[in-house]
Amino acid sequence: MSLDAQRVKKDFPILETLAHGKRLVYLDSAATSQKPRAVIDRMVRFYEEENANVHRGIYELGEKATAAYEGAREASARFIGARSTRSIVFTKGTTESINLVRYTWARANVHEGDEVLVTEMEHHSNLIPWQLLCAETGATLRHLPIDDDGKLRIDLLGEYLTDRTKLVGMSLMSNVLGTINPVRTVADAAHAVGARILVDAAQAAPHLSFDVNDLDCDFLAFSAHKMCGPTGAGLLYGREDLLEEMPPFHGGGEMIREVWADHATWAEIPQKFEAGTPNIAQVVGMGAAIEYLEDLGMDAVREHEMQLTKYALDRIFSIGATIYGPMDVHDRGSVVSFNLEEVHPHDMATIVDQEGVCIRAGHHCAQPLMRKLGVPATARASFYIYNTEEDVDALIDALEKSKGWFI
Ligand code: C6P
Repeated sequence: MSLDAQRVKKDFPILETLAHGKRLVYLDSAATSQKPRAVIDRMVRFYEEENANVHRGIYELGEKATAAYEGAREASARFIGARSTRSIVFTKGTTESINLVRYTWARANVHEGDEVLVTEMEHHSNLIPWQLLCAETGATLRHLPIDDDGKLRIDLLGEYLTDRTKLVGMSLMSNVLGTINPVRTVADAAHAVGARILVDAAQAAPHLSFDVNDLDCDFLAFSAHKMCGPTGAGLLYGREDLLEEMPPFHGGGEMIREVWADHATWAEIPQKFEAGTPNIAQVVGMGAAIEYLEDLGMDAVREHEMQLTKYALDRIFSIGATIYGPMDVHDRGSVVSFNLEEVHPHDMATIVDQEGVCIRAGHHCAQPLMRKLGVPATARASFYIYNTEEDVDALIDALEKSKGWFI
């Protein structure tokens, strides 16, 4: 079934508000998406009818809260094709998930003389943790280059993956270029040299249907807030055998089996990695967001975004903008980064804001990629299920105005 974005738009109360007295045109979903009524209502219902701590209360209300929380784990596992809920660790988002792997698996498995491979298009969240790890361990960080179209140089994999590589960290979809990366190809090559692969799916999970078994990844991370869910919730998928052998991340309540004065043993996975009271309502909201997306159908989401992105690329190109990343919508998602020669991206964002249009400008937490592109910053419009061609037209009209300011 195809997606009716005009109808979807009505599910998002914030899209009925105004910005500077104009219709709100929200084109910054890659930073964070808006939330549908179903997710907002689910969180309100949790607080009004089910709120208690989880995995603790031996009373009906506590059981309701635990069922809601664990229901979100089932939805999450289903969404990414994980075979067991034991593989799903709730975190507060992608950044925390990646740091979890850094502090647990990576500290135990990456040593002096080893290598960690990332790509030139990584968000700082999937770069800085590995810089810190390498500084701490004496391992070497390497970067798989991209080509002029913003695609990975897969032809160079053989050169960059060696028997010293212990971990590959790569995004499934770039938050700047929109590039969709061939994770399975890299996973096969990584496994062939005995390395593990961690996938940053922060930009992919809201837009693409994928299965962790098809990707054959060892770890995968994403955040709820970019996919119709609340802030403060996200997950780490980990292969069960890896999670089992990993030391805990945070110490505290709920992650233990038995505690003595001077030592302790750990709970089963995934609880071993969920110390303290989790962000319960947020996780429940994440479950509702997943159900909302499942109802729309991820194939319909992708089809809608491919059509809209094609329209947006054509229109943004037609006003003389430089666009970064692949131009074929089969190779990319719905983030479009661009520059207009005569206008600074920050000025662009400020001026289009006057017309009610929200876009992001800056380095998008990908400074090394900006250097590679030879620019300090770009403007970025990112489209989602509630955006229409009318929204793209509003962006173009507003951008035309911004050009006028500087000519
Ligand atoms: N990118 C953007 O505007 P957190 O903040 O932990 O939810 O997600 C971090 C993150 C990790 N990887 C990728 C590919 C991302 O795009 C992001 C978040 C936002 O592009 C905010 S900087």
